Amino acid sequence: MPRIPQKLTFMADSTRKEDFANDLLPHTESLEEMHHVNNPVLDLPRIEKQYLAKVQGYTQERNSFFFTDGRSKVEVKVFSEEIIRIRLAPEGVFLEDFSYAVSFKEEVFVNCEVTEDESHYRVKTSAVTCSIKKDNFFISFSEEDDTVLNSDHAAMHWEENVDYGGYYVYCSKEAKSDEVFYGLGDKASNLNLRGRRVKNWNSDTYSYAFNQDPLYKTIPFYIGVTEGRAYGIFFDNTFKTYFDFASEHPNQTSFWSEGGELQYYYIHGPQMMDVVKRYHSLTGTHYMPPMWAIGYHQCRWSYYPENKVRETAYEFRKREIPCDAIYLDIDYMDGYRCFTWNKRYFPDPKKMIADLNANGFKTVVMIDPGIKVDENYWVFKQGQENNYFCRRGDDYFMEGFVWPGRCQFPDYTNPEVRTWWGTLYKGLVDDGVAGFWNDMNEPAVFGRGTFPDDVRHQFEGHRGSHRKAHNIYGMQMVRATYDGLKKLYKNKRPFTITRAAYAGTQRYSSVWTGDNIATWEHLRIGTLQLQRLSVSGLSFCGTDIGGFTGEPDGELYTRWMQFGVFSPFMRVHSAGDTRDREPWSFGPDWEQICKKFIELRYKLLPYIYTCFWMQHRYGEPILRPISLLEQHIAKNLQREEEFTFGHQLLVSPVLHPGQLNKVVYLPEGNWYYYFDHTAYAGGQEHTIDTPMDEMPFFVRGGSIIPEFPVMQFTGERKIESLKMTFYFAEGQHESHLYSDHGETFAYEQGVYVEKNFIAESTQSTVQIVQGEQGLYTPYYSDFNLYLVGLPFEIKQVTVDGMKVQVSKDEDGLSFIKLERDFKKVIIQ
Ligand code: MIG
Repeated sequence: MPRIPQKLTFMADSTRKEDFANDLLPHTESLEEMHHVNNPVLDLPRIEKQYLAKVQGYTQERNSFFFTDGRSKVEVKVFSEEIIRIRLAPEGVFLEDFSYAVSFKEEVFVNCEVTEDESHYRVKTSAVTCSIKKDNFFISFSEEDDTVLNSDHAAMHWEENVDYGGYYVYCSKEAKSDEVFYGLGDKASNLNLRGRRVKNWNSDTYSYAFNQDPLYKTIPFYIGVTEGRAYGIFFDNTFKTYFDFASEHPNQTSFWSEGGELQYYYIHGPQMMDVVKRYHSLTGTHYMPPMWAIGYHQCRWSYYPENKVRETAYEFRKREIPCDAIYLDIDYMDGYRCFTWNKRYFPDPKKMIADLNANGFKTVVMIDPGIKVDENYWVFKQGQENNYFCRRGDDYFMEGFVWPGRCQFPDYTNPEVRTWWGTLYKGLVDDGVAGFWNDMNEPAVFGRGTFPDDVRHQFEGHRGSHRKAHNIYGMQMVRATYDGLKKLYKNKRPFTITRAAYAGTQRYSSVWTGDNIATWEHLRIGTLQLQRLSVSGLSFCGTDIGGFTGEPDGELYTRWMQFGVFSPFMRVHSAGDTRDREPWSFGPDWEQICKKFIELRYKLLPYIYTCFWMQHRYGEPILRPISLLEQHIAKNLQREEEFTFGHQLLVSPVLHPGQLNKVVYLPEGNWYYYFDHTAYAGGQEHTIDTPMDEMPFFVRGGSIIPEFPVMQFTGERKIESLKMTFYFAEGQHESHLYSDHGETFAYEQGVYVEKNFIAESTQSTVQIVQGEQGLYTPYYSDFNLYLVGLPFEIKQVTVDGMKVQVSKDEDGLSFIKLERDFKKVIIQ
């Protein structure tokens, strides 16, 4: 008997056939073995990954450099000194340059040059060098001093997609052994993503778990930090995308997509803060929210009928717990038909909203994308007549079940549909509704989860299937909402909130983290998600305080409320089948503490509003993980419990029941415990007591923090004298104070005032110099400047050369009255 190889595996292998003589086959024994082999088709060419080959040369058009290996092309485009985009065209033809995410205004001229030596081409700006290795097309990015921050592990590659056309596209990078990874939006994981593989496919994930993935949002942007230097990668691809952070291979980070172009931006640091700011310069920031939108909001599924809404509002005012907004979830609608009222529950919505308004409550209502299939429903009819609803591959309408029953869904990727959608809000706006909540826009469909892949979308004329449009569907819905409202409200600022999002959604909306659970673990997950969203461009974010599903006890609810004060968006919300969730629902003791903390939010509003400005104008994220503040300290790259709100306030929410104290790291500098002004040295950990009615909350030394008196809603009273507190620190420190009309877009025409205060202090003097820009006349006429932590007895204070009096408040704290426009105070 001839020798038959025992293990015949039919993995495609081009050398295999020559290894064995065909006439030796088949053999019964080995045939049996072959039954386990999955239909090897030996004569079809195998579909395999293709890699870029040797670079053969390049051409230049303005700031774009096109490199080729003879067949494929790679574009290296210099957007700014610090942002370089890479695109791959496997067959040498690029797709049309289009992005829903990027709002970057191209600079007219960026200084850059190409050099060439034996082994490399180098595209250089003053900050970054992008090197392309000639023999293998590996791309890397380095700083002026030649430190490589990011480099290819393999040449960019692709694989033909036989089912849909186009390519699966792949990019693999080196992961350095010390490298850590942040970003990617709402992932419910530890901040450092190293060791994880994640997927982006917007999903309705009711009661999600720690590490569950994907969730509601797609933000294909990450930040890598190695040897104390940071860079960012933004993979602008709307298809299902994946990121592997040294999970499959400990020394590789890769990202890939099921379609579209391999197109990514390298964003230079080396400070993480600069990476985030530059990411904002590409994808935009949130506009200034109306002041009321950053107050406390009360929501549940659902407040109805009208009397329940009135009662709830009344309780807030009776108990003197501040509140700015009440939400109406789906039950306000007539049979869940969007843009209608259930007249049985809400017989006179206009009157109800007017009465709420008169008492300082704004009304926010829910709008879903699913439009009920109903010939007698005007929205459905208009959508049908104009062909605005999504269709399947074979031209059937995309129909699916959601709250209203059988629904069709607008194609928000069609600009005409968006314009129409925007006009639909007119009735509700006329009724007095102040804000809109877009839910279920992943999109969510009962049973099947979301649309099938074959649904077609107009995609701004770039046509595509749902594979391409899925991840931007929710973003385009809330964009339509925002743009429509902007017209309807004239010059007033809309308030919008969305569950699904893609990179850049911050230009149109705030976000929340969806259907979390009333557990301590979820409180912790929420602190991670909000820090992560904030460095991913979505600063205006919040969780359902108290947890959406399940029942919190008073302690969990209260601790969550404390975290809520430091969530850029502060709203209590809960599912339909849960018990009451108002701040008083857990008895008077918890109510007292919740009230104290909601009041704290209202005191901090001028500071919070200023943080929103710094976000809007300068692209500074609102919540800042310790890693972002102090990336030069390796240990800090793993910290995730404490974070700052803006530059000057630091908190570390209490995340465990019965916790009596907590170890808190304070960044370098000096800090003051907010509640009693105890001083702490920074750059180290401290054990902080955590009585139920306090939380670890610190102010950075050197700061000047503005505070409002407690009001029951924003704008309840005019403020004459604005309280400012200076917390002593040696050296020079800058603080800001932003104010404007609070309601309109006049700030875009320069009608705002941004003040800056530079404090310079020694052991015996404090000098504060004020500067300002903008055209707005502030609402306050003077400041009461309180002084905390001065290491000397005050002997004399001069303001613009004039001696002034120092007063003491009831706690013995010194304060000085200052004209709004003082130039310089010297305290000695
Ligand atoms: O299928 O509108 O995340 O906040 O209360 C559930 C009802 C639909 C999901 C949202 C939640 C909202 C709920 N919605």
